[in-house]
Amino acid sequence: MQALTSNQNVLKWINQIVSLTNPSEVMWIDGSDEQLNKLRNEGCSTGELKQLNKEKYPGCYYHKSHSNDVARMEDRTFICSREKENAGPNNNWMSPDDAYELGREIFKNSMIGRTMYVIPYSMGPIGSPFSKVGFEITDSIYVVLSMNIMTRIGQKALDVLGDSNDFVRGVHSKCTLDLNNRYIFHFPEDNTIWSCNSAYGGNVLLGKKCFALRIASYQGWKEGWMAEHMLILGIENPKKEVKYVAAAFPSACGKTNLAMLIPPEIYRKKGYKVWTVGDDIAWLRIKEDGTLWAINPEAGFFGVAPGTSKKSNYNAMMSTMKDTIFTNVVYNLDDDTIWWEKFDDNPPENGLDWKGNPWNGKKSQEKGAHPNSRFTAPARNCPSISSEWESPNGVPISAFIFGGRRAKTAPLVYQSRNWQHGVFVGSILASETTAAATGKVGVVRRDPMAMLPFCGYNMGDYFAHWLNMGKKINNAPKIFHVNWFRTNEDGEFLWPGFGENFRILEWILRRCDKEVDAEVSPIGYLPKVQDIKLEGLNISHKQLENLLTIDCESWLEDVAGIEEFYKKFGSKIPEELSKELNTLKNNLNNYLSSIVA
Ligand code: GTP
Ligand code: SPV
Ligand code: MN
Repeated sequence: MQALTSNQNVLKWINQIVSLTNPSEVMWIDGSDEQLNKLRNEGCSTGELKQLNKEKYPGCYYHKSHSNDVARMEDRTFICSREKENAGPNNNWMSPDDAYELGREIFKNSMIGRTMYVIPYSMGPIGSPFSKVGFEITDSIYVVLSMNIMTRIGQKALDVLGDSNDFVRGVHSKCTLDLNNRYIFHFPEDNTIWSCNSAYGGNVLLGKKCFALRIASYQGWKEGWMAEHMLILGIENPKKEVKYVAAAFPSACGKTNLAMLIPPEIYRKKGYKVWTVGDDIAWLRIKEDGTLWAINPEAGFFGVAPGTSKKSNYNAMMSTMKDTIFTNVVYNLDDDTIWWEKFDDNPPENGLDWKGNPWNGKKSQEKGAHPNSRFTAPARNCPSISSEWESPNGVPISAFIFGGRRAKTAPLVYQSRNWQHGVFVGSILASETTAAATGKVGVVRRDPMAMLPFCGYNMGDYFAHWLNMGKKINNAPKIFHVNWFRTNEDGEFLWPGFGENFRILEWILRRCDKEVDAEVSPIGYLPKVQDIKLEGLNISHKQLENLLTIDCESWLEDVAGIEEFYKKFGSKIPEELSKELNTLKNNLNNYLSSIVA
């Protein structure tokens, strides 16, 4: 097939990969409906895809990945910088020479008898000064169709690239799905990603975590901008003014839900609205006037399915009603639809579970959908999508929010004292692990800025970059921390979460506008109990007080954990953050002795 570009940098690189992988055919993805429809049909004919009920789910497909290939594999993910120190203790490292050599061995002839698809794509709206072009070479139709939803693919990306050499070179092959030879290699200094022996999610949709976070965070460090694991949302007040906030929570900790939330009735009646700009990744730049603006580099949502329902996230459910791919959910054989845990109260009796085995949801004790099963849905489907979501200029950011899953320790919300302290608060983010990555679930780990698995360079340098950016931003966003996941002795959530989180967003905006005072505490500013509106909620002031308490003993345990974490980075930890850690420790000790006295 004829190449779609005459860019010699691109053609030379593609020829190299063709010689290495030896496909039977090369197909350039132009992004046309005609071509994509052909691929959908081919995917259905091989069983890779199943078309869902055309009346209930027009344009939607079901896909199942291999049962050992259902989540990101962090232990198989490498940053291959020339110097080991530049990957940092936050990453697995392999030398570029070793990684390229191993990669070449695995990719050698891996596409024999297969078609190689060449996908040109743009992260960010076409032509926006924020945007960047990448290519993904892949032997998976599922990847092509998913990239079509998640990014802007085809000729338009080639047009903006022109003859430039500034593009990310992504190579993916399913190979044999051999777990022992599964690798996701990143070469930040070469703008290159190599992924082999996986066919699911963040391991293979190379525009997402691999490019838009690991490679882009490195680029941002070098070029003076930021790539963050953040949702972006707009809050419209009754005066129709919209303020934007960006929030970083670790994987499967509530970004998609917060990005699409529907405010409680008392707020809706007054005219408050929430607009979705992005649900997972933000690219942020400082404009000439010094203010900070953000775009969502993606074009779709790769969202966690279980737990998503019309009740918990109506906008996400509506986003999946057409042109969506569902992976590793329950397949309902009776009407060719899908289901997952908490979808509704009516699980199929005649279904297939995520492993493809017969499954009766009315009888089975086992879960039908994999906990990391997902929907891949176009952002344009979302009823709450912001009118600004494709604005080439992005949206101005008023506040940053960090958050994690903490059964104890972290209060419902608190505010940092200033930018430096806010960076510290982000750096000490900790959260219980989830099914989004393989490994144990529910273990507390330190996950600074929710970027531990996604920072493409030494996290000590990343912290310094945050501090430097703060010095350059005029009117820097205020920085907050939230925790929707505090539990009682029985392990039940103390806070209703989801739409009710709007009450906390409102307090955050009022703090940004200096409309409300706060309590000084050892960890930062806490809301005064009367300033969080509880109207229409079945929660007493006493319960809210509980959600806002600071248990100094458990905080001091955290301090010990932070000290240990910081130690791994040695002299790379900026002095400002070590100072903040000392201040936190002193504050907690002083507070403890004042209570005792
Ligand atoms: P990634 O796509 O992996 O980055 O995840 P995410 O951060 O977008 O998380 P998502 O919004 O998909 O939520 C993950 C899980 O947390 C789902 O099962 C949600 O139902 C649940 N969840 C989200 N928000 C809340 C909340 O406010 N309270 C409680 N209790 N659960 C929540
Ligand atoms: C995450 O794990 O944070 C995700 C899903 O958003 S994946 O694309 O697999 O990384
Ligand atoms: Mn994510």
